[in-house]
Amino acid sequence: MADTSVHIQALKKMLAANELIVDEQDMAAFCLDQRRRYQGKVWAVVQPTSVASVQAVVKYCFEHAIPITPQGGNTSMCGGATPSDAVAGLGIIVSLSKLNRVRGVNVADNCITVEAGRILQQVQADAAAAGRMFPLSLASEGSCQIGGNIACNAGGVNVVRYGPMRDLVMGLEVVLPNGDLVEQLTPLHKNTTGFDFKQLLIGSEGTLGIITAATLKLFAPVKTHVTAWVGVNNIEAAVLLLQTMQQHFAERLSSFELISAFALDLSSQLLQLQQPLQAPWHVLLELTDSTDNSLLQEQLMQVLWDAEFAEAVVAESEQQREQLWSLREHISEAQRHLGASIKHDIAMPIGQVATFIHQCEQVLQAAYPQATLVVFGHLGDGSLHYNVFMADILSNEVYQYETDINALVYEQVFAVGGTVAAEHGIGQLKTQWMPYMRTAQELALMQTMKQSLDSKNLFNVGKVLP
Ligand code: FAD
Ligand code: 2HG
Ligand code: ZN
Repeated sequence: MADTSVHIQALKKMLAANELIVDEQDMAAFCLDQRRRYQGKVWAVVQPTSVASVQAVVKYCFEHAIPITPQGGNTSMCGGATPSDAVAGLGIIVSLSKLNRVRGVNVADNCITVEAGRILQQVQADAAAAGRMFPLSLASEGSCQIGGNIACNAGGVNVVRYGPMRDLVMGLEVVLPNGDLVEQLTPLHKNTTGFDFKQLLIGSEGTLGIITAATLKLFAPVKTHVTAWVGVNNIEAAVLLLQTMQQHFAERLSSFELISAFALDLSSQLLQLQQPLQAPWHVLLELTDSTDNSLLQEQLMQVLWDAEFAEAVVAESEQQREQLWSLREHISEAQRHLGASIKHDIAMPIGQVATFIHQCEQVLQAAYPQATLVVFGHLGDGSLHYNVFMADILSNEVYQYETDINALVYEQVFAVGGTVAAEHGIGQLKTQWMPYMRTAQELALMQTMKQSLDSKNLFNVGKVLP
């Protein structure tokens, strides 16, 4: 590794002691992703406590051509927050964890301004304390950060009603790769003054700058939840159920999650919880209302009955509701006990999900009879987690099959007009698939934007762009 002692001395001068980590052991957790798949190497981790510190560090790195990996809660599923081999230990991580204050709540405009390192669950609580609701909800909400959610355009379980992060951001504050600050933390609901810079940053996965703060939309708090677990025989029935729910309950349908019987086996075993019912496929759906609506549960039961969805459990208490959600939210953790998997975070038109599941399973089983599938996801917005495990292979050796299996799975995804990255992003896992998803013109345009904002190519090198 190049001699970095001069840079370390320079960073020590511009930062407080609690903003700089250079000890190998202390840096280790920042360099390893949560799947334990990507191991990066850096010579410093910076944890700025102010925007001024972020700017000072980024300016210094720009002058000295030092690569930067922005990092939030480090929960990325695709190695997005771990320095790639392309920077070969030459760069630093800028972790936003200590830039985590609430800047203010604006009740009149229904928005909150928070710094990027604030944990999602805290923002949900901040909104609740102000008598409002922030709807983004993911199983990693206890550790992921708002900046990371924005950088990945996170989705989760409430997209069917509230949209992904892209729909929830009103304004951003960003430190550009040359250290300049772009401030646009606006509560304006309308503002058609030229290009919408924030939308470019949302989903840019740390390749165009560091998000330091955001103004986020808030909503009326939910007063009524009705949560049901419905067993269905096949995907076609699940899609029909979705249509039935949308027809009867419109925007009150907040979540519509699909879970395979095997995925449920895994989470119920992990949690030692009884399964709500037995079926080949399961749907966890939730209706919400911002008024006290004592009729909603009965209406749901009637609609399920009329549409002949007889296999159903409707939560009778908050505790039961939490148990149903827990079974869903622990699938990701539970499947780790099967070993490493080849993950596919895909989305497709909802009307094509059944075709995809049938065809992909056939193709995979023919080529790899030992493959085990863990399938679940956010059917309400057409996204699926389609994870492939290989029986008897409990370690990273499974990745030797990844290129072949990805080719098989993604061919089926493309055949139904789908995408290889629904909500987790591209990171360093899926860069080679970008040319299959975006035209040459689009990729060239992305390179032009990257070049104009990050002229020295220092930000999250080896991510997103092929
Ligand atoms: P990190 O992992 O730290 O970073 C992610 C990317 O954002 C990296 O490219 C990084 O460089 C960049 N970045 C981070 N902070 C900033 C910043 N301030 N400025 C610029 N760039 C930045 N995702 C979903 O969408 N839906 C789910 O339902 C979901 N469920 C999950 C469940 C589990 C158990 C786990 C482990 C993950 C899940 N994820 C899900 C994936 C992940 O949690 C999300 O992508 C999350 O939004 C990442 O946030 P983070 O703060 O951890 O970001
Ligand atoms: C979820 O919806 C996450 O639980 C995790 O997006 C998906 O583990 C996965 O593949
Ligand atoms: Zn998900």
